[in-house]
Amino acid sequence: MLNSPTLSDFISQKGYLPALQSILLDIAKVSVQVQKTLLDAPLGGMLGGNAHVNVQGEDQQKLDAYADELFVQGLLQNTFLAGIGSEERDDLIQGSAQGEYIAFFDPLDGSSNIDVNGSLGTIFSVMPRTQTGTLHNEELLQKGENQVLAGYVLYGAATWLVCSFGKGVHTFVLHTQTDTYHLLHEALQSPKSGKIYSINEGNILDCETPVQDYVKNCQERRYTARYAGALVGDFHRNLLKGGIYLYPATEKSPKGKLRLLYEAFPLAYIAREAGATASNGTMPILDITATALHERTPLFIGSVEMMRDLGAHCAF
Ligand code: AFP
Repeated sequence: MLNSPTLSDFISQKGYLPALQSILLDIAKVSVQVQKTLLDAPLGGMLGGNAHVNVQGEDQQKLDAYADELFVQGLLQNTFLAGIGSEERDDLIQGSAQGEYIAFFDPLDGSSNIDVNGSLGTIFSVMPRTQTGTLHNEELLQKGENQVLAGYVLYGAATWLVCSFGKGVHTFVLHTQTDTYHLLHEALQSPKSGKIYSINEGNILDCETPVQDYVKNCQERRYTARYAGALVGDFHRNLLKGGIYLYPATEKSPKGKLRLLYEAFPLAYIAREAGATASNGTMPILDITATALHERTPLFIGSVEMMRDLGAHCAF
């Protein structure tokens, strides 16, 4: 497998835009630092909270803040980036005024898994700028389909980087002795259907009736329920095996819980490029125009036939 191309060689051979190659390589580099930090975190006193509540109103974990710092510092050096938006920061961070792109991050997805050694992830999205000079907030108010690069890193038993430049989805696995990612799948296609559904069923009584009906239907069909409590892990499994992930609006989170710009958009982009699909229940995720950095959305994402079935139950 080590004979397969490195991330760097592969994207260079593909001829993607040099600026985007550079941004992805910087993301990959930081993800290796994050992976090492995660490995040593339990013995390094890095578990638990840091007594800070982030802009989302969530208790920030030490590793949330640390991963955020690594990505922000690592990416701010990239002069192709005019700015960075992160789940852990209130506002956009200014980068190079000459930069032509904006990057959005969930630096460490699945925070509740940190202290129990569950799977974690990083999600990223890159959008082109709409103006020049100093980055303006209104530049983030773009449609998901404007993304030019998106993906995620899954820190599981092995570390995978999954990405798309808008021409198929490629997966890479980290070789820990050399700290290099190597190609595993080129132009990955997700199964058209599957038998896995992923939803926090503890919320089911607070979901709208059509969502309850769909989940009941999954149970009647004897589908398999799988929910890791970390979006990256759940999405990745379903992408590879065929399945559907649902995080609808609930009474507690009437606008949904997941974030549009740095969770739903990038995963919807990966889904589309792998032959799967994503909706907020009313419209395709990639057709939505963002209205704020930390905007939330309901998210339904997965295999096309399961999404079609969900549509039949939910009338969307
Ligand atoms: P963060 O760790 O980045 O805040 O994200 C956690 C998350 O938004 C997503 O990864 C999970 O799918 C979801 O929360 C799990 O939420 P519930 O605990 O409400 O099911």
